[in-house]
Amino acid sequence: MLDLLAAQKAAEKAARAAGEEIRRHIGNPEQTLEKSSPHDLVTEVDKRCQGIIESILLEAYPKSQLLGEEAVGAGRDAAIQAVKEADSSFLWVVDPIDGTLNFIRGIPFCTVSIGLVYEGKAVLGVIYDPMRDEMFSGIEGQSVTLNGKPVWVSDVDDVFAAVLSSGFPTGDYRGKNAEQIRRFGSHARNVRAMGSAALHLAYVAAGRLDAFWENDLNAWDLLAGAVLVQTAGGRVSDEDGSAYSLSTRHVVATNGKIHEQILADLRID
Ligand code: 2AM
Ligand code: CA
Repeated sequence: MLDLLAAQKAAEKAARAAGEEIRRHIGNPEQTLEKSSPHDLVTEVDKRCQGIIESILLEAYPKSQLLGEEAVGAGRDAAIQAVKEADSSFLWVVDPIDGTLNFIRGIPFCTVSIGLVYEGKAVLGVIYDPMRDEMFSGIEGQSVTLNGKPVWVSDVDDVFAAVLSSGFPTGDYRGKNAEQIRRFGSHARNVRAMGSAALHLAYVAAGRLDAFWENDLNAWDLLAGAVLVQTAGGRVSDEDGSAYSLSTRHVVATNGKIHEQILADLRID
């Protein structure tokens, strides 16, 4: 039986260590490369942060494995294949910098996202915002804390009063996303897009946002945040309403109360 509290401590330690590197280099990232498209970037710091996280977690848990963005080839197909091939018996799912474009441009919305799948189940999520020193952390079935204090999803029960959030990952889905935002324009309180899926998910878990959706995300953008939202009392699903899994890409995460309304409004046939 895995000691989840100890695993959570190790994940938080790894997230803080990578966060230190992010704080040191934000806005000044050394070399920047394009990955799958001009919208998809990586820096030396992303790779270094993944190395830092990997060495802490694999040293503490030699039998675990790590699925990290920077060890997977560029593009959607490689990401889907990596999830298919991953051994989910004891798997860390890691995005060393979520919000790389923000990191490059010095916009202070980037996070470290570390989730854990144990015996096939998503059990632990840690999302660290190094710029505000905010640690969102949760164990499935227990609680979510923000810097040690318990947090919950909001109780907003109508889209009219809701603050929604979304993101624009790559060229392929921008038209669809624009149409979805247009639909909410007339009735949601407002929409935010901060450029880090993990940050949005952490904010849904903490009740700062009421919902988040995005098209075509990868497993490492979502896993830790999905654990946090579900544990804080919210709901995470695919856009078709099916339950969240490691292979979910079109994600909808809400406080639960407005989930069906959001699913209906997002539907584009
Ligand atoms: P990243 O910064 O780790 O790349 C922004 O809308 C969100 O989309 C971020 O979480 C960002 O993660 C993610 N993202 C950026 N490029 C992507 C891509 N090619 N495929 C999937 N997600 C991507
Ligand atoms: Ca990343």
